Amino acid sequence: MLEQDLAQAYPLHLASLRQHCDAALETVGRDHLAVAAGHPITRYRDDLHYPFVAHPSFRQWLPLPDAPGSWIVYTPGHKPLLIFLQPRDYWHVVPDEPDGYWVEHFDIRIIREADQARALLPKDPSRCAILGQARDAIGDFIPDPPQALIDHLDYQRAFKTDYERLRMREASLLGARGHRAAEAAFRAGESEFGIHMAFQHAAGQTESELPYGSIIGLNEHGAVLHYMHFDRTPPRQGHSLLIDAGAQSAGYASDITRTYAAPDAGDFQALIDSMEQLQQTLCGKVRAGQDYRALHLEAHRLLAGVLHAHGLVDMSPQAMVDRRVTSAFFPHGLGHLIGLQVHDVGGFLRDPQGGTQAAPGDHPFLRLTRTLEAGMVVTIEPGLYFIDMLLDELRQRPEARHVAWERIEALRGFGGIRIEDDVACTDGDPENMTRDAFAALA
Ligand SMILES: [Mn+2]
Repeated sequence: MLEQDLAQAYPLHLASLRQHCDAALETVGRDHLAVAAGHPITRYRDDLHYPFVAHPSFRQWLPLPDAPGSWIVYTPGHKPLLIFLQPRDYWHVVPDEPDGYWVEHFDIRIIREADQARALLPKDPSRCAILGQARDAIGDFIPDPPQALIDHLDYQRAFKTDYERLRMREASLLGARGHRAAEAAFRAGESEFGIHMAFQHAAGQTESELPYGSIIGLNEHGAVLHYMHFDRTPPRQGHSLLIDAGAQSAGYASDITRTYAAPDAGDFQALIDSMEQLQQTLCGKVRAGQDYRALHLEAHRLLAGVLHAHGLVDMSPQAMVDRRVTSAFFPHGLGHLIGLQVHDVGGFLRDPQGGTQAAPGDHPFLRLTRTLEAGMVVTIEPGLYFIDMLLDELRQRPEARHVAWERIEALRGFGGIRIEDDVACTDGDPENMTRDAFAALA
């Protein structure tokens, strides 16, 4: 079923990608685009490699995330060439013969050694733009690709084709499966490590296949934004779980965060419920014409309302935002573009020519400043955390007298809350890929 849909959507995806590459090459006056999949990187003084992931620009052409040493060569007006490295090797599993709905769209040449690619690449490097880490394979043949070409392609990458949205729905489905299992493991009293294993098992992906390292924090660990440690033993009591974990489909990512509380976590559960409502309000605003910077600021205003309603800060919501009180509880951006990379490229680009727009001055961590348009997929991930360092700073400020410190003290052990969905902007209502995926499992 999915395979059939992919086969149907792929030709248009390829046509759209070719169009963008035609325009980008014309901008910089080059005749060919060569995209390296890349090579496994060796550990220092070791014969072991770090996990290999093909360069995102390569994965955009083909559903081959595991094809080290391979290349795409594209010349406008011609069928793209796939230089496919299939070594003779009895140590490793070598890549299969190319197979599937995409094969007919490529002129495929198989090579047995990585450096054989050089003979098949365009003869005159000065007429060629090359993407990807290629020096390892073909030496100093390679000039750096012009920035104008990168900007053009990065800008366009924000707009997903139907094929890409199918991939991302699949990634969301796998991620949602993992999350269901993770929640069950939390309820059963598992350790962070146990929850991690439950997620991976249900998502069906190895750790190096995941689009990013999972964040799985029990209790106060939920307050560490990039908590990547996995306690092997469960805490005496699991009060809360913050899990930020996604899956991938042929290199397209999902990025999903959920926060759960134990049944006796009354006040904290009420906060989760309010954040859930706030997050859904923001997801509903993923519409064409919406300035994402304004949406980030709207998240702060809504969060101020939550802090006020729950008796945590006694200030007017607007004053709370203006005096940067909300930033002490929500110190990261509302979200980012997502696709071939979890934090996808081009978040600051105003136009395909490389013009940028910065994040608002008080909000330097916001990674997306574009105005939303149909075709973009973004995350919406507001948070509310009890982070010692930021609370200590707030305690030193005049606004501290409006903060209910004893209430905060009682909540500190729960860590924090983040709820994150991947939402596609359309011509009409937003498509919440994450909610749809969870609903499909029900
Ligand atoms: Mn995210």
